[in-house]
Amino acid sequence: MKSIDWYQDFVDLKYKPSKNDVICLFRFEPALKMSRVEAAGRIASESSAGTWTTLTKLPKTIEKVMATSFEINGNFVKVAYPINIWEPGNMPQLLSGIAGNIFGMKALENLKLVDVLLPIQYTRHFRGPEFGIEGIRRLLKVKKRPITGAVAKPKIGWSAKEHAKIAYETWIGGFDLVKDDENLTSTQFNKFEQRVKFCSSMRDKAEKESGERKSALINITGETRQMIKRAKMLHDFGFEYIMIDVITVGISALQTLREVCHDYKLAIHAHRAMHAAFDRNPRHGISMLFMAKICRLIGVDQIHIGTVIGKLVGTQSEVLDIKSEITANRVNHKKSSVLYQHWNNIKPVLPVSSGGIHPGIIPDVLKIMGTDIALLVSGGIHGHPNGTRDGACAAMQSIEAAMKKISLPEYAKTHPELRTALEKWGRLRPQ
Ligand code: CAP
Ligand code: MG
Repeated sequence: MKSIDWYQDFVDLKYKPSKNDVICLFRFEPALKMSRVEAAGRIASESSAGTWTTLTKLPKTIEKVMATSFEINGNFVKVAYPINIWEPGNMPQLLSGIAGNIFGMKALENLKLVDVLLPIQYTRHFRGPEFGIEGIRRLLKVKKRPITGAVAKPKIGWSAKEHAKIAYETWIGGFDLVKDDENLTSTQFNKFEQRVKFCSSMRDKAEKESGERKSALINITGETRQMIKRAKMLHDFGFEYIMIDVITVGISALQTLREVCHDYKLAIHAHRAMHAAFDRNPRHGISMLFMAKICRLIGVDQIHIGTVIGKLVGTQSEVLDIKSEITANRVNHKKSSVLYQHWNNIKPVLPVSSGGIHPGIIPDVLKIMGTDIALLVSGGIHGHPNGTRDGACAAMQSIEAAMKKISLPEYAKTHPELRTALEKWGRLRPQ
């Protein structure tokens, strides 16, 4: 009987990808009774030009728009996509293809989009970060040490005025940044506009008193036109940044806001709330490495990547792979789970470590992550027995100790704020 499907036409194990192909690396598990080749054909087919049956009529150019599964290695398959099927500068379209219907195919038990190699023909249509790591360090006048920030805790509940007072205490304790929590936007009890106004006058006061640059990551997350208005307001009040929950607002909104931030010369702080819904399962979903990569391409200036030893999931190798993807100019891993990537003139993104950090584990975090990061210590300063200001001070002391290679117990002998923090938390690794 003649075959009624053409999935096998999407597999060519002899295919040599061209330098302009977009190449995806998937981890896949075929469903029962499906061979690896049959499953691999379905991945390439459904994510490009194919359908479940042969067709009576095809365009003459069909071969130019078909993806090819060209390398099958155990549970991994590489798929090459011709560049001309991708609209320049349209990131949602890329996702609709390589991260679309294929996740629901009955032929696959599990499917994970692990990484994507994006050729220069694709990347050249995106801005990348406006500031990048160097630009952020220049903005904040912080040369070598980690940039420090804290989220007011509890996450929600403070009025705008109370929130700004906590921000002031955080800044005066020595931190560079205060940050909104991912679920704080504009509520009855804490309106965005009020928060911006109060925080800007507290920032002016803190800058005057400390002689240091102080800034805020105020969360504009919302409907896109609302976010544009909020970005303008932050610009008008002299803030350097916007903060967006990049996953929940969606990639299209992020692209729009990237353009707005170019006009206003605002940096973007990317919070990744919701990522674990699709990246936590190692066998199914989309990797954070890939999400961070497209955020770099679109142009966020800093993004959460995890802490390894904090309260949230993320193994050391996952976190460090993401770090190198968003900071290196060429990513040329020998690992089977990371593809080559040339970033050309696209700037590096500042990695953000956050979640469960306190002064007692800061040196351990820096040992893993290095010092070219933003360190967000929130519960770990507001929970200090003497309050936020001493908490921030203790965290700064812990960074100093780590950078001077002095042990925390030793440094605590002459730094009472650090001593008090260590008495409460020790070296606890929160869960
Ligand atoms: C940290 C945090 C961040 C997480 C996000 C929180 O607070 O504000 O949202 O770090 O996770 O609410 O948990 P704490 P990630 O410092 O008090 O833990 O950085 O992994 O994306
Ligand atoms: Mg948070």
